[in-house]
Amino acid sequence: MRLLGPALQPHLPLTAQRRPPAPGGATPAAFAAGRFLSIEGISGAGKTTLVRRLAAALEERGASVVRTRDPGGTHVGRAIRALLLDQPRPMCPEAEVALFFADRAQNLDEVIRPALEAGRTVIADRFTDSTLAYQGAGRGISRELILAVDQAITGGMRPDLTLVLDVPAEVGLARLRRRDRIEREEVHFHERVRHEFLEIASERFGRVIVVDATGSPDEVFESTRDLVWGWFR
Ligand code: Z5A
Repeated sequence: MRLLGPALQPHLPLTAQRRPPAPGGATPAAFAAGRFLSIEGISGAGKTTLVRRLAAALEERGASVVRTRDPGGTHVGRAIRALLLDQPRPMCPEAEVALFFADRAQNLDEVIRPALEAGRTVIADRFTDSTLAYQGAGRGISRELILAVDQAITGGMRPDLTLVLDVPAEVGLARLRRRDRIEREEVHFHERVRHEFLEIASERFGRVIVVDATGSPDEVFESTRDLVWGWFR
């Protein structure tokens, strides 16, 4: 497994203190409270699979974990998700930006902020980096516009740590059993998205770490576990 990250980070994290990863294999006795982790990548990269496994592993070690996803982490969010992904009509890119941030606002208000304030660990299946990658690089919306909306809605909030699961677009798409409205875009769209995630990681040195996700689910989990232990300790 290849880890292509880390380095320095740009945005203010929600939580103030961060520590470097512990040496491999460490099993922390206690976890720092109120940490926010997101898992990113193109469709079929294995995000949901990894979120499930990391959450279970952290819970086994005593962390109180809240899993969420973007879009669709709340009741309102599930309605927004259906509008975004399950209806066949074209949608203009600006409407996509507005709806993804509407979903995120609700998720922050209802799930993420309360959990972090209660000292719990939040693991999110996607967050704002997805909007930069999909609506930015994918749809051609300017980064300035996305960041302006982001500032207004989230205050520029970012996770403490983001893992980008990296696979070629063909590999990710081949793993899907069915495709939603955005997944039905051509392979070049998904390659642009993939490259934007890699670009974000190179800019957001330290917060965003790229993980080779072409291996088996076990290999991907094992290559991220120690990193996450160290981070959340
Ligand atoms: N979107 C957007 O445009 N803008 C935004 O701001 C946000 C999202 C937040 C829904 O996202 C769509 O919304 C998505 C991006 C867009 N559309 N596209 N394209 P989502 O997160 O709900 O869904 P997704 O990421 O597109 O798809 P997914 O199927 O949930 O992918 P995944 O979570 O990365 O993979 P998975 O569910 O863990 O696994 C998929 C299959 O692969 C499954 O059968 C697994 O058993 C298998 N799998 C998983 N890992 C492996 C490995 N390592 N090897 C082999 N097979 C594996």
